[in-house]
Amino acid sequence: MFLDSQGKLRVMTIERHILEEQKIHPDATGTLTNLLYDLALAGKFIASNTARAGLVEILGSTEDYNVQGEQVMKLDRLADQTIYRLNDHTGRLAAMASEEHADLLPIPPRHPTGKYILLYDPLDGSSNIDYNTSIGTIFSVFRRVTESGPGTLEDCLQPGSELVVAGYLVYSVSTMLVYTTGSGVHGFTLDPSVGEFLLTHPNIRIPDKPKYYSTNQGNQKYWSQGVQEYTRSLQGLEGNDKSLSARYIGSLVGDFHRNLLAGGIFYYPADYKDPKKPTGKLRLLYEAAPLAFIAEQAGGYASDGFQRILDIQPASLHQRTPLFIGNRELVEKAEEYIKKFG
Ligand code: FDP
Repeated sequence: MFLDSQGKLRVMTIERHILEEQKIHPDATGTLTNLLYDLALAGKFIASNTARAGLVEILGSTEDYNVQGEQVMKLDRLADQTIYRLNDHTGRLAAMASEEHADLLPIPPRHPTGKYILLYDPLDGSSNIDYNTSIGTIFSVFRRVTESGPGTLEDCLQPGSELVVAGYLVYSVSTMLVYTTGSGVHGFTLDPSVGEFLLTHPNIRIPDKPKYYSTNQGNQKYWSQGVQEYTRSLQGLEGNDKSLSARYIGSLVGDFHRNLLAGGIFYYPADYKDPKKPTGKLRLLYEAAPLAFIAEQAGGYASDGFQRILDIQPASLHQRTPLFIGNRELVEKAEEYIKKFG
C-alpha cells in the first residue's frame, strides 16, 4: 500500500492482480482466476500453521499426541490436506497429484470435475521444518488433455511447456507468493495484519549480473567430472572467471527465490551415490518444471544438464531429474561443461 506520485492511495491485492491478468485473455472464463485465489487461500492457512509450528506441537512425528490426547498432524501432512480440501469440491479440477502421494488424487465422485489439473509439493524443504528455516509450497496447473470425467494419469504427465500456471509460496521472514501465468512473474507479500497478499514484486526479472551459486557441495565427490569442473569455474578457479558467493539453505523454494531476486544458479545434479543408477533428487513434475516455467518467464533458464526442463516428457508422476536453474548464461555454461567433460 503506497501513495503514488499524485498522492493517490494504491493497493494491489492478489485478487485484483489476478482479475487484471484475466483481462489480458478475453476468452477467460474466470475458472483459473478462482483456482489461483484458492491456492493463495491455502497458502494463508499453511503460513498461519507454519508460523505457529513450535507452539501448537505440529512438528515431529504423526504418531505423537498433544496434551488433549488428539493425534498431532505433521506440518507437511497438514499442508497436503489443506491444499486438497480447499480444491476438491470447486468443480475447477479434474484431478490433483501431490508429492506426498504415490498415485493421482481423484476428485471425490460426489463433486463435479473441471478442466484443470493441479500438481503440488505441499511442503518443500521439509527437512528444515524442525530448525525454523524457510520452507515452501510449489504448485502448477495443466489443462486436462482428456475430454471429460475423472482426470487421468495422462492429464498429469505433460511436459512443462504445457503449464498454464506455476507458482510457489515461501514461508520465511515473511510469507510470499510468486506466480506466473505466462505473462511475467509477480510476487506478493502476505500482510499478516490484514491477512492479504499485496503486490510487492511486480514483473520480476533475474538480474543480469549473478551473485550466488547454490548447491549441496557435500555431494561433490559423487558428481560427474563435468559438474565438478563447472563448480570450479563458478568458484573462479578456472581461467579468468570471477568467483560467485556460495549460498545454500537446502530448501529448494528458498534457494530458488533468493537467486531469482539476486541472480545466480541453483543446481542439484545427478550423483553417483549409488554407482549403478545416477539420478537427480528433485521431482520433475512437482519441483523442476514449475520453477523452470517461472525462471524462463523471469528471463532465466532451466536444464537437466542436457536439455530444457520444460521439454521433458514425464514418464511417471514421481520422476526425478537433475536440475540447473537460474541465469541463462550460467545454466548454458553448465550444459557446455557437461557436454565437454561428462
Ligand atoms: P527436502 O528433502 O528437505 O524436502 O525436494 C527435496 C529437497 O528438500 C529440496 O527442497 C532441497 O533443495 C533438497 O531436497 C535438499 O537436498 P539435500 O539435503 O540433499 O541438500
